[in-house]
Amino acid sequence: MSEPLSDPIRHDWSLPAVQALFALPFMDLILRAQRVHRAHHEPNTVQMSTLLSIKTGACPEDCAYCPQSVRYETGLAPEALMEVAAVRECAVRAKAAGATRFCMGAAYRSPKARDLQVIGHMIREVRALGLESCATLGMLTPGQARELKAAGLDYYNHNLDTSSEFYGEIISTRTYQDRLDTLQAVRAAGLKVCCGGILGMGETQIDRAQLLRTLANLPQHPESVPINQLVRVRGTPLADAPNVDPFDFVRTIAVARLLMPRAHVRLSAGREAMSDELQALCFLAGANSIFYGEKLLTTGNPDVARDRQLLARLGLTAEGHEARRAGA
Ligand code: SAM
Ligand code: DTB
Ligand code: SF4
Repeated sequence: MSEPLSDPIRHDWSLPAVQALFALPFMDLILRAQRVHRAHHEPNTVQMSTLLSIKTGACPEDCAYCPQSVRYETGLAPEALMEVAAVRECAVRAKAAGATRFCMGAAYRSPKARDLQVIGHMIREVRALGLESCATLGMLTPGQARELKAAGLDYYNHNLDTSSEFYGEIISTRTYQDRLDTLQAVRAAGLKVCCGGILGMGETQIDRAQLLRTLANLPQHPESVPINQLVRVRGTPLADAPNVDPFDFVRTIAVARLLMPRAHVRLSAGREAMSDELQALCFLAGANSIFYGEKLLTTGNPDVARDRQLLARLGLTAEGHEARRAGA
């Protein structure tokens, strides 16, 4: 799609410029985001990714939002790395339900060599089904990123989660720079980048602006930008974090759309707690991707029937299934 002169792809956003977008009257911001959205994407189309936790819990990291950290009593039963055949079966079901991408998540600080070999087999099976593959396995060395690329991996998910300033309040076991280094390794290996953050951890709007600014000022924009609303899990330090103002959530989606016009912006975790109307506003603001299927990694997500109904009520079509809808 053509690139209008009014919204070139930029990598030099200043904090005041991003804050000025957040400060726009809501209607003006949404209209601008919708215009940019339509200049770069098929309108009325949503990309659908299904998640699977291939290795669950007992993670040594201390991410304050996460039910899988070994440090918090969340009642989650840890599970070892799944068998390749079992992962394939889940991918078959995800494809039959209408997903086009299958994302495998593992509760690692970073994967071990033996794990990566097995995960390589999983990636091959997923791709053989005609699905795009995505993995999120923690920090990677440049060599590990190349190994995943060689196995056929399409996307790597690694979130910055929040601003560099607020990051230390949420995670102490790794640094923001560690995250950036992995993103660079992923890019250098030729993988597509899926990178976003979480809202609702007690961050300010400046933190949200800084997160989006950091993403937009990367040498290349991520192809996929997941915007998660914190799923508050009992036992984690953020179990009682304050609600996010829904309009601020929508504003963040809109600013992500304006800063990264070509990216797929994913309305990610937290949809189970959102009304259909709020989700519709997020799509209007430029979200064009969702996690699809009853479960995220360890927590709930709207079921397939509810999502199908929502898309149908809004006249939205699953990306990759447009021809089917048109009767072709
Ligand atoms: N262990 C790997 C890592 O952290 O990079 C991969 C899996 S980790 C669960 C993937 C992402 O899920 C995190 O970066 C975070 O953004 C998101 N996440 C985890 N727990 C969440 C929660 N309770 N609510 C919203 N997002 C969450
Ligand atoms: C992302 O940004 N969100 C997903 C995915 N990437 C890996 C994970 C959400 C996890 C929500 C909490 C859970 O289900 O454990
Ligand atoms: Fe571990 Fe990832 Fe959860 Fe952090 S977000 S505790 S690294 S599984």
